[in-house]
Amino acid sequence: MPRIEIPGADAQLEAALEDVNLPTLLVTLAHLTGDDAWLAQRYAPAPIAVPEGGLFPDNTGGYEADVAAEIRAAAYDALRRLGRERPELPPPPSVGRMAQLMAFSVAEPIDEAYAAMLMEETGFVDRDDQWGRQLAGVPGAAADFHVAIVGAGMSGICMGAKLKAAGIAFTILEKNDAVGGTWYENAYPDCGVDTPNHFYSYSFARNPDWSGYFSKRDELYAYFERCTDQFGLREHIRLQTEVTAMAYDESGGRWRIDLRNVAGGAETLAANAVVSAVGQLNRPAMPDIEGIESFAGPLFHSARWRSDVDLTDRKVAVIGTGCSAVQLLPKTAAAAAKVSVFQRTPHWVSPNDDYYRPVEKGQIWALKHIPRYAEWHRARMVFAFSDRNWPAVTADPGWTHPQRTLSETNDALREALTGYIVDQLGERRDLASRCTPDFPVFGKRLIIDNNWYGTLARDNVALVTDRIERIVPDGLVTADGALHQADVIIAATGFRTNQFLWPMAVTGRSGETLDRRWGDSPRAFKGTTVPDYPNFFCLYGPNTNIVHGGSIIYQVECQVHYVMQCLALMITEGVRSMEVREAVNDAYNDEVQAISETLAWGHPGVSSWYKNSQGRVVNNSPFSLHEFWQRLHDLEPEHYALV
Ligand code: N01
Repeated sequence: MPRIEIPGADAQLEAALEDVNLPTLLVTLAHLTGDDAWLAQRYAPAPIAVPEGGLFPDNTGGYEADVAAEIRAAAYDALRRLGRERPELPPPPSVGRMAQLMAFSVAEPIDEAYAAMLMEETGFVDRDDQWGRQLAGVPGAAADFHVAIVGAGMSGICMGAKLKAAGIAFTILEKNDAVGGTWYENAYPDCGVDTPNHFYSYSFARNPDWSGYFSKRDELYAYFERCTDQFGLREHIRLQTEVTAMAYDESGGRWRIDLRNVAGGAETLAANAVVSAVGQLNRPAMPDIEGIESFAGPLFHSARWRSDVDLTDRKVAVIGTGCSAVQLLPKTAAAAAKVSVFQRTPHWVSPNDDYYRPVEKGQIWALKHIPRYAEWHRARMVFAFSDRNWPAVTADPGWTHPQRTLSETNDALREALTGYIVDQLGERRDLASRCTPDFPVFGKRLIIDNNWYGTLARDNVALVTDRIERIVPDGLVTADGALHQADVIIAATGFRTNQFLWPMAVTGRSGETLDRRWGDSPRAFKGTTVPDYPNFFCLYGPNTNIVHGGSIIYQVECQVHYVMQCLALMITEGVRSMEVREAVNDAYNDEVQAISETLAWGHPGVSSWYKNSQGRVVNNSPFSLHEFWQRLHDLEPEHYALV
């Protein structure tokens, strides 16, 4: 084990201790010193509390000033002593110790099954060891194996990083001229993340330098660019290379991949396995409104932002009130002469005091220089922002108001958020009822408030709730016959989310294409594998999206871990074709649907991109994050036909 080093001047450490998260500091010190005096009752933090009206927890520990000062002074002495004496860095905690220290840090019981997940999320346990050892046991077995990854966004980079570490050959095919996927394509004003970055980042590539707790697009995009270099992926990526079709060749046990290359020419590749990393929010959905092509001014989708279109003093129409619209509206309204916001359905919007909070200098210093602090910090973030909302999304079968909410907890949230709308809109009582959703909270992704209501109440903003009937050269005409004049139209209308992999033609073993097999009702085993499509893996596939909290990177890391086990099995056992059994897939999806119907997003009053035309939930995971991790943790080869 290396020795503990605490760099920096005394004043630097002293200043950093003013900014750190104290419960995290205490468990870090207990870990470093092995001394449970750091866990004294006097230092026990307050539980992570959710403030009234919001869902984003207060994460500070809630200490009285004298206790906080005492902790800082004792921590200063202990860290300086450790820095002088330079003992060996203690090994990672046991799972029991992890559970004990986390329970102290968050002031809630933590069982060992949950702690086991946190061990991997912090890197205390190397989750790659599971398949790494298997591959190492058969040296050279991967020599002739090649994987094609479609997409160089967050999922493709994750998959590439693991294949590189495993020494398995791969090529990443990316239609854009840069990596980053959604964080490259979405560049509208104020585009950013709604999960704290210390969780919304790879578990194996923590970044101590996030400038904000919820960073904006440019910083996220730069992070994925950096990861691409850090993991040595550039040489494997072919940019401006779009996959048009793929077909499985049973005789050779390989996929044939047709693509349009950077020169615009047609080309074919072969691969033993294909990993689709195209995401769920990749292909913009333009609204199907009569006369849309007749509009005289610029009309563009939020994910195809036109930075060349100056909105200053223009009349702007924004269609949609989802996450993208909410984020882009305040800056748009500040520039434009007038904005008309076309709302089909109001969404729930939650306050979050930390949304624009910069990460304190001392916090960044501690993440970089206090050994093990970054691991314990991530564990706390994962705990605070993942499954804490799960009880609020599950239906209570005995609940007496099932039309509007799911349970007493869900109802209390509705009350709180409804009160928030009224508070925010103040004198604009006319807007409050039009902004209040009639579906349960968490029926759709809860949107973080960035002054949405304050912006709707501006003099130059009009909320339009009449249906858009048609678009004409100078604006939009609503069902009441009114013409809403516009120089520019922004369609913040979401993505083609039920058509996974569209427009690629993916042909399986029996000659059927995936879009034909699925229609708008995709089903995959664990969101990852599909009968009749051997050696084919979807990341962020059907029923893997999360609504109640957490980070989609977490979900994808669970899937990549599962796919790596499949590939390790194929390579080390000489498996040519690995195909999930139809009955296994059916049973899994029956369970997924049965659970989905009891969750907020399966509520009959919710109409959203999560459901298909028959109301079946096709995008969201029916599991808590912890359960998803458990279900994908260990490959059971008997689920597959192996040839
Ligand atoms: O898209 P959406 P989004 N006429 O589909 C409306 C993630 N994300 O880009 O609600 C009129 O949610 C539609 O109306 P309705 C996040 O997972 C995250 O905003 O269907 N209106 C809706 O209001 C999110 O869920 C972040 O009735 C039409 C809006 O357009 C997902 O991406 C930021 C219409 C579309 O909302 C998608 O979000 C951005 C029509 N013809 C995105 N068609 C953060 O992390 C659609 N609408 C913060």
